Amino acid sequence: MKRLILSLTILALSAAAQTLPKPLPAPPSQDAKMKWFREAKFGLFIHWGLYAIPEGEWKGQPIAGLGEWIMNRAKIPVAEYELLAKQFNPVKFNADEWVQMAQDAGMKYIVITSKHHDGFAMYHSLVSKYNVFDATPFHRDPLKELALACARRHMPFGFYYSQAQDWHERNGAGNTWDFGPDDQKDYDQYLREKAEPQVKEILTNYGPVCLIWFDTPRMMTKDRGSRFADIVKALQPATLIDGRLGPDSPGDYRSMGDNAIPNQVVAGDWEVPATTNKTWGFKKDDTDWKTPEDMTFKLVDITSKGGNYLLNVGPTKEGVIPQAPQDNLRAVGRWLKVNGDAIYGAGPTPFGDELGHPGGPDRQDKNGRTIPGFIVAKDWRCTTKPGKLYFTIFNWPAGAFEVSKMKGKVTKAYLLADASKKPLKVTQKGDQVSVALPAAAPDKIASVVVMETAQ
Ligand code: FHN
Repeated sequence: MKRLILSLTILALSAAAQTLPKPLPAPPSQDAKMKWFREAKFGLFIHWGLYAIPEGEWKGQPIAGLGEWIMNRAKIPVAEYELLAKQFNPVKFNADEWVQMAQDAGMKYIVITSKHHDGFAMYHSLVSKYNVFDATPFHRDPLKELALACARRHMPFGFYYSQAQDWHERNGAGNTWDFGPDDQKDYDQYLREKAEPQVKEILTNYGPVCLIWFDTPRMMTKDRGSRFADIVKALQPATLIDGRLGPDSPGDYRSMGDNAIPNQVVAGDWEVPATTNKTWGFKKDDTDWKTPEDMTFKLVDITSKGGNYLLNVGPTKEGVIPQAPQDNLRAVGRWLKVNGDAIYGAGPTPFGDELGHPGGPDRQDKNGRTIPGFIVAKDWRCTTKPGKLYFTIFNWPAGAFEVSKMKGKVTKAYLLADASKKPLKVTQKGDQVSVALPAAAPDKIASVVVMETAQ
């Protein structure tokens, strides 16, 4: 009997693993819709597509710029680029390993390119044969496998979809080398016949989609944006829309520029998409990996300003996430295991002076706008939860940690790394607080002092 029950349980579990849950119902309010995102703070972005095959090199020449832009940068004709599909066979791809890596890194959502600007669908699309299932020897749907792996592990799963640029299509934006200037294209024909139906597919066949990450909204008018937003609302009302659908389509949260961390606290919901090296799609000669220290600092910094950090990896043509970012992200995950209370669900700093001050050289952004110089201070950051202040200290001071402009009374202080919450000595004079610290920081990356407060 026991045996039978055990076999039935295993059967039920494996059946559950093979089916996707149903999309979530409409959330009762915008706050309810944003809840998981505000809690999550840290997500994994994955840029994976045919561009992983050339690895940043075309006909023996290194091509400058982002790996996933190689078709555009090298002005590769569609007829030539398409041939890459015949070589795409990432036999080392293992969806569970990718999701496990994200979990080890302490990441709380995953967003993957379902179609990037090259127009190639990385899922089994019935709208266009130019997709990973029909056009490659791989003949699998890696996004279905990932959706299932995420469902098994309760990991929110979302899609990047390049709604405007599609270099494979005569009427998509961006491919001027095969198809001529964008302003002479029948852009709505492309939107209606490819982009909109594909967005319907990814919202229909992959279970609950936590968010859709639209990008580079060229030629997106209010009406065009609304058409996508309406599709999302009709098919999965709980799915968030990022901030890059269109200039007149605000989405559910703001997307900052790539790797662009604001200098100050920003109100509302927002996210910084960022790279772990300098490219999004894999490039064999880009090994300029961000260190665990740097990524941890940025995660805490962004959280203390009110945002989320969506950090990218670019898997190889074999389907493997490069080892260096895996190792570095897992180190961030180890830090989060001890110090995650300071991040997940935490709000921004009530202080602000610790973030830095104006100064240093001005710089130009990619649109030629002048960005005034700002000197980022890196000693500590503060994140908050009701009745608690989390001070993540990167530069461990000798003797005591001092804060001014404290509102309310500090009733207790302890190290987050100390499970026993042994109180640290607190001295408060008005809004000046001093907390006695042990000589050595508990963590070499950063250590968190929690202060409990009463008004
Ligand atoms: O052009 C894309 C780029 O390839 C990449 O996908 C990034 C991610 O934020 N978005 C665009 C540039 O901002």
